[in-house]
Amino acid sequence: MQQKERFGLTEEEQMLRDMVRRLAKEKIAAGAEERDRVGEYPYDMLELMKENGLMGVDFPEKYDGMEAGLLAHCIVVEELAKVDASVALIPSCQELGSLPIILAGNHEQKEKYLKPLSTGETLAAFGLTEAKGGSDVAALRTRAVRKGDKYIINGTKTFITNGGVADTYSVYAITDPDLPSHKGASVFIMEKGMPGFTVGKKEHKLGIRCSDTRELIFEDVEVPVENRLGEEGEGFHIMMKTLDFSRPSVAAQALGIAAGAFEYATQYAKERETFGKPIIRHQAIAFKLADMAMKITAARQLLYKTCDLLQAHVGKDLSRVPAEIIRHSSMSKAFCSDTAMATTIEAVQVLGGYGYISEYPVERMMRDAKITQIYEGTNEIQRIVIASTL
Ligand code: COS
Repeated sequence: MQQKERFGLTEEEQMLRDMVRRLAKEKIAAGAEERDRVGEYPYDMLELMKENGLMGVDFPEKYDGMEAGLLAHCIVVEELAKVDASVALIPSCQELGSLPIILAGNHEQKEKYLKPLSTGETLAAFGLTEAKGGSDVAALRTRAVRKGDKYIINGTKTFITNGGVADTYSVYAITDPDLPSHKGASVFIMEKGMPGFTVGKKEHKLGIRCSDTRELIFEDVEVPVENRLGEEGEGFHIMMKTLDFSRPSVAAQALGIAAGAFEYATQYAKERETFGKPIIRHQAIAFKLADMAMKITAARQLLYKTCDLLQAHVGKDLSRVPAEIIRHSSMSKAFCSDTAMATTIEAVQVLGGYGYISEYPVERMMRDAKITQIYEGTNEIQRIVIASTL
């Protein structure tokens, strides 16, 4: 039995957390403001992730991953997000884009695509959302028509993280429009450079500004049948399961943003003086910090419990994901991201005018926090999912 800390980390997980915390402090924090201002994909940070083995923490060992578990991945994402949520998105998006292959790929697909994804040699993207919406998955319209041993894919995907930098894409498309989408959709592994596959312009965003978000455009793209994940018609379920396993990673990113803003605001409140004492001694500020501390601690416990539940399900029959798992995944995503938003708004308030300028990190953290309430299912969708499992 491995020794556990009081909140449940094994020795290995604690060592990983401390290593990433050091890395974040020494090599990532200082450049965060500049990366946010420039808004270009941070290839130097990708190299740093690869050098430190952080791209495939939760990927199977058999396919060159570390297989340290979902909680270990979330710890990595949290520690990175404490200083830069965009850098945290590098391993987080790798996990999201690769999960359909991990969950539904066969041995050949994993050998070919998962191995280089595990090490970060290639980058992944998750192609689900379309311009008409991402919340109502059953209404998506990208079409795949089978012709012999190929599928011909037409359609457009929107708001795809890593859109312009990825090599391997998991793409959702309708294969039988006569069936309800829950039974008539499939997922395909697509590669950068396939004829007819182009990407649109880069989106300019409020936060996570150095991540690369684009449209994917498919015009008669020929995809070999062997690139289909699972059986034809399993696409909806593959994507739902992927989201069950990937939402904790967004929760971890949100938790990291919240914790980073809280730590900064607390330190500031101890040093900044008004009316003859540090502002942390004024009840108005002290109560804000107390509320942040409560929410962050609760959010972390919920996330860790969710990871444990999901981990216990790895390798089991995924055709029936238990309601408790689906519910916890959505609860941790919604709770951690609502915590990130509330905490960062208050952190800006604690810093007053300084909180509003880019020399101090909390305004960036407030902008970065917002997306965590929106992507991988809006928090309104999470509440629908939670309620549906009660
Ligand atoms: N995990 C596993 N299975 C799930 C599931 C989940 N989270 N959610 C639904 N399913 C299964 C259901 O069990 C049902 O299975 P059967 O066909 O065997 O009965 C099937 O999928 C259809 O479920 P449901 O009727 O609830 O489907 P809806 O079309 O009503 O979908 C939601 C509802 C909201 C759950 C779905 O559209 C969704 O998750 N939307 C958000 C998508 C998202 O996160 N987009 C962001 C893009 S990624 S950045």
